[in-house]
Amino acid sequence: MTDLSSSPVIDRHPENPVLAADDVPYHATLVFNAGVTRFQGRDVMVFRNDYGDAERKELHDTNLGLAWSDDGVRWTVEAGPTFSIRTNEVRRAYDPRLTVIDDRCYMCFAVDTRHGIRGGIAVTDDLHEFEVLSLSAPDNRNMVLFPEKIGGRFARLERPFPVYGRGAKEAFDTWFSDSPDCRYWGNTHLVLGSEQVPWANSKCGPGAPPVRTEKGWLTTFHAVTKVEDDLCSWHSGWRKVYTTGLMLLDADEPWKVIGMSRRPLLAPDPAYEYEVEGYRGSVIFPGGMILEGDGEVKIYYGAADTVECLATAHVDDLLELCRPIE
Ligand code: BMA
Repeated sequence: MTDLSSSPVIDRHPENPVLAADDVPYHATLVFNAGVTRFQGRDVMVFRNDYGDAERKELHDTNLGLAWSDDGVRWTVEAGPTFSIRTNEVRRAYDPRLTVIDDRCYMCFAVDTRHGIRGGIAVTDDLHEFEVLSLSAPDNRNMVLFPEKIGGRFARLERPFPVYGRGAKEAFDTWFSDSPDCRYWGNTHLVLGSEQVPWANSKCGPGAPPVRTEKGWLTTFHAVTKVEDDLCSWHSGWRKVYTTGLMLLDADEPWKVIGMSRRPLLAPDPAYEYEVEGYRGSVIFPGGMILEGDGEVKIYYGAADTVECLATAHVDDLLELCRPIE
C-alpha cells in the first residue's frame, strides 16, 4: 500500500479532540467536519452533528451546531443548533465551511435533496440568521470560498462528481468557479485532477477555505485512497482512507496550481484517527484553516467522522512542501 503517513511538519494538538459529542448540550452523536473562521474578534465553529443511538450504531438525523472560542482550543457550544434549510425537497445540510469576506460571514454547505446532492452558499452577520444565496445543480459539494474577491469577483473551489463522465469511477476532481454576486457562478476551470495526487487512487476535492500568503493561496484538499482490507468502522466494508493534501494556487488565477505536497500533510494515525471506535475510521477531513500573525497555521479537521480535531504547522514549512506538479 502507498505510504499514507503524515508530514513531519505538522503537529496534532495535545488536547485533541477539541470538540466531541460530550461537549454539546443537546442530542449529539458524531460531531465532525466543522467550518472554522475568525469573525468579529472571536473564533467561530459551525459543526456537523449526526445524531442517533451510538450504542446501536444508528443515526437518525443531522443538524449544524454553533460554538465559539477565545483560544481556538476550548470551545463553548450554544444551547441549540443553528441554520436549517429542511423542506420536503431538502433532507439535510452538512459539512459547513466558513469564510469571512468584507466583514460578512459566508457559509458553504452540502445538502442532500430528493434529486441529488447540491452545494449551497449562505451569508450571515450573526451565525443565527442566514440568507441562502445559491444552490448548485446536482451533484456538487465540498464548496469553499476564497476570503477575498479576486479581480472583483467571489471565488470558490468545488467538487462536482460526474459519475458517467468519469467512467463510473469515483475519480472526482477539484474545480474553480467565480461569481459577481455569490449567486451566479461561471468561469469554471479544472484545478486539480485526482490523477495528479500521487498517493490517492480515487477522488480529491476542496478541504478548508484557502488562506492568502505572499506566495499565493495556500489550501488543503481531501484525497481518497481505496484499500483492499476493511477498515475499522461502524459499518463493514468501509475501505477508503481520507487524507489531507496541500497545494499553493496562483494569487490572481487561482485555478493554476503553483505547487503541491508530494505526500499527505495529514494522514490517519494508527493510534488516533485510524482505529478509533468511530463511524468511519481512517478519515481525516479538513474544514478550517487560520493563519496567525506569527506564521502558525491552525488546521481543523473531522477525525473518523466522529470528532473534531486541531493540528498546527508553520506557514513557511507548509509553503516549502508545495513543489511544482508534473
Ligand atoms: C464523504 C462525506 C464526508 C465524509 C466522508 C467520509 O462522502 O460524507 O462528509 O467525511 O465521506 O465518510
